[in-house]
Amino acid sequence: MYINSPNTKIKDNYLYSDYTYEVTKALKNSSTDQYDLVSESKKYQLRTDLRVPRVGLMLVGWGGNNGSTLTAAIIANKNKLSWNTRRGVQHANYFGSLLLASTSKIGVDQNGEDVFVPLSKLLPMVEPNDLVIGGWDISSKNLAESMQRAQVLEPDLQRQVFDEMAKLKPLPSIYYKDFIAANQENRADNLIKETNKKDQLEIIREDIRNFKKWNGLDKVIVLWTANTERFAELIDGVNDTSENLLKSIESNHAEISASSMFAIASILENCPFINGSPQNTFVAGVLDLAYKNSVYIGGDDFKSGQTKLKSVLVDFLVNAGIKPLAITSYNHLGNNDGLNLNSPSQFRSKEISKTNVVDDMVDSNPILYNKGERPDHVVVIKYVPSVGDSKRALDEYENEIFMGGRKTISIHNTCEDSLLASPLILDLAILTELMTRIQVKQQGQTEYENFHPILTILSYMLKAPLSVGRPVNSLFKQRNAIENFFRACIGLAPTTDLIFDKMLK
Ligand code: NAI
Ligand code: DG6
Repeated sequence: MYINSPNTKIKDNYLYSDYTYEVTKALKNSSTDQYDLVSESKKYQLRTDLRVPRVGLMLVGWGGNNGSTLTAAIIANKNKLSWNTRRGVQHANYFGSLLLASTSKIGVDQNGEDVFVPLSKLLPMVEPNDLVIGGWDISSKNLAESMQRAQVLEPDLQRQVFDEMAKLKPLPSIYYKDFIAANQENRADNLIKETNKKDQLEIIREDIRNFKKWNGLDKVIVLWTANTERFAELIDGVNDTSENLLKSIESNHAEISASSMFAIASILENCPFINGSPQNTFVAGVLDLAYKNSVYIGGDDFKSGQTKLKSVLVDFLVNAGIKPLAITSYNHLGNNDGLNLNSPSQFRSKEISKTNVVDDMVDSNPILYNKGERPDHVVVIKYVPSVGDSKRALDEYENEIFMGGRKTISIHNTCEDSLLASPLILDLAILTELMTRIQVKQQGQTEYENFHPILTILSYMLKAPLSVGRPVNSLFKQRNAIENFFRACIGLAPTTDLIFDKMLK
């Protein structure tokens, strides 16, 4: 272990920590119209398996911009590559990864100076360079060709990783035309031959088992980074329970999406599944299956650029007592994601996930907003081929300030979309794997248990967090949840920014 914490004990490869969860209940007293505050504390013991396993990450949509960029980046990091750019020599890194490139304050040194360590060093986690990457794509291109098609990485880097990437070829996948845009059809030349869903499910499950066996892996995580699908219809008797869902697969029902098929296969193989796109992969039947099999799931839709900033800016505004009246978000991009989103029903999935992201912040401030009131929120996405992966996100925030004044903030954000999304895939995989090694026991219980199958803790990386209870979208709250959970596992109290010592005489 990197950290030696006095409040923990290590025994037989497990790290044990005692944790007290403190909650203040604020109960409205109807007769006095006051809040009665009641402190509640529950005692838990957390147990972390310190043995880091050999982990495989199977990407659905491996040959896409995210999949090929991430794979090349891992090869570059593993081989400590450097490459020439017009700005000089660039070295491989994991910038943009919360776990790998950000730090956490763990205390103060002898001189009272803050001490920071990488978040990834608070607990033993899988090294990104040790992840074994594989997966499926409906496009038959090998990963070197996919990387070239993506036009994301510098040519000198592409040249150096080309041969290794060329050896990697996605497994054939399932293609349900009706779920992704019609403009994707000419990519679909790498398909599982079987046409009924029952057989297709078996093949995907077998792919996962083989990948695990052939690579000598202890665990596999499956992550959807394939095209955004339209929403699946929610139909009673079809996808509402796990039993009905499995029956619908048997009867080859048309309304079971490809992403749900991959989620079901992963859950049945006892592998965590994460959805990086906005569609409703997790219909009620899939959620039910995850509960019944006690397999971790997480989603939806990577929170990479525009939304990440939105979940900071609106938090700041609302907490500063400033009222956002209108948020107008334009995007234009020219990669294959943009082409797919050019189609109305796929755009609709993205529109939903991009617009629901400020609700919790708005609802937290009844001084600014009446119950149920929302700022105007418009999201536009346009396909402009010539900008490629370099997405432009233009946002205007119209806000009401003191005495009816207005404050307009305008933001222009340009960058390679896939270079923002790829590190998030690593964070999602590494954090999910870690969660499979941590168990909890409430005081008085005898057995340790897994956590809830929905990994709410992944919210930081996701635009429309699949959550237990109401989603939290505020980025810093999401970050605090991760940091404080890690601290709990190593026997530390939650972070506090109360500068109490500096307030004393
Ligand atoms: P992409 O279009 O370059 O890659 C998607 C890949 O999925 C393609 O290679 C396609 O052939 C493949 N595919 C489609 N259906 C498939 C299926 N049924 N089975 C296997 N493969 C299939 O897209 P990109 O840029 O890599 O993004 C991937 C997903 O992540 C999209 O849904 C996008 O909306 C989402 N996303 C991307 C973000 C980013 O910043 N790049 C951020 C947030 C979400
Ligand atoms: C158009 O916005 C394309 C989308 O796929 C986004 O690039 C992606 O969802 C990232 O969105 P955001 O809001 O996190 O930057």
